[in-house]
Amino acid sequence: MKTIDIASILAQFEITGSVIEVKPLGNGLINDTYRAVTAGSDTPDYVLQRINNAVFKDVELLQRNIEVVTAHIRHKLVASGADDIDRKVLSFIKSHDGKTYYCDELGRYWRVMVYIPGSVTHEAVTPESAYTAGKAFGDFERMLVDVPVALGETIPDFHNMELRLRQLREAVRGNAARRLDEVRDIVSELERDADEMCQAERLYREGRLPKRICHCDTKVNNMLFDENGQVLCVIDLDTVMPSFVFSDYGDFLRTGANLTAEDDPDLSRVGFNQGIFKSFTAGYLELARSFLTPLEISCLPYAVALFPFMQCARFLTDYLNGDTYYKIKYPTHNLDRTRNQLALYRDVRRHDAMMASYISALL
Ligand code: GN1
Ligand code: MG
Repeated sequence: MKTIDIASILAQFEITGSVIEVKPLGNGLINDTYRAVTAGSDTPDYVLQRINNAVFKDVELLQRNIEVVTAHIRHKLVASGADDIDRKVLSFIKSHDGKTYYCDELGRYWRVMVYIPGSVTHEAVTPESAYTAGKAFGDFERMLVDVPVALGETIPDFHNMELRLRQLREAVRGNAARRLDEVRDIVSELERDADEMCQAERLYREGRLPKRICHCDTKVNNMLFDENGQVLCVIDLDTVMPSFVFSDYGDFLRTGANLTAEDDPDLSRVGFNQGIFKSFTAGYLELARSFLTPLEISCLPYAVALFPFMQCARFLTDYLNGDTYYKIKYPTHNLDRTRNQLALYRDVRRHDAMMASYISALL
């Protein structure tokens, strides 16, 4: 994207200051993100994002969710007397038509946020930062238990394992990229545990499991930390929607407790980091035990396994379909991601008993 285009997009928003530099920001696999640096220190920098509307088909609903959630969190922070609130919740800049997004003449959707000064993202956590992250996500869900309006699903059935398996089976049948032969063993391994991994949907149908407002993309790099390693806030709010709490708890550990990156092709480096599991779980339950049901708590070890399993199925589906969903850097990128997540899933399953006993000891 040329700087000149970016400047004309930014001009559609009520920003102050003059932009002197635009640079790519972050490692998201879905949206495109830029940081717009402004001259001088009395105007903020901005984050400009192109919302991927092939993935998020209803941008208006998505932005309405985000507006409701950020206003609710801001309100709670004010009520609790928190300091430094502008660094603890995202602020969106309105377009000249008073909306929090802008659709350009090519049909591309954009939004602008204030860049939070002094914030950094990390691709990995330490036991200390995992504990803080656990508290941050527990707090995020806790603050949202009483959101006064119903939020929509920005991607319908986003973390529905039954749907993800149907999509995988369709991709297997279609074999669009002619890659099925090299992944048959992975498909069978996923099929072997498929029923067990769909227990959340069954419990929901039986009326035993609630949906709550969750973040649904709690990757480590979707939170901002300050200079001292404390969590400032949770970002990437496109997927905030009703889901099982397993989404936030399990998806964080999928990246946070993997001993390596989710796309590391060297499987000898993949593994489940028990120390991170323990500190994240301790932080999360400290805040979330006030609202979680006993069934939700007893399913937490299942959640830890579910997310590498689901992500493995999603990466594999995309590989079979010919890489139409996730950004890739080389042709077998989705295959490397698939194998990595499968290796993590296997290692998590070796820790089922440890996880259950650690959680009961905490309570
Ligand atoms: C995507 O946008 P990003 O990179 O934070 C994806 C997540 C996956 C993740 C895998 C909307 O997240 O669900 O877990 O990649 N987001 C969407 O790294 O599909
Ligand atoms: Mg992200």
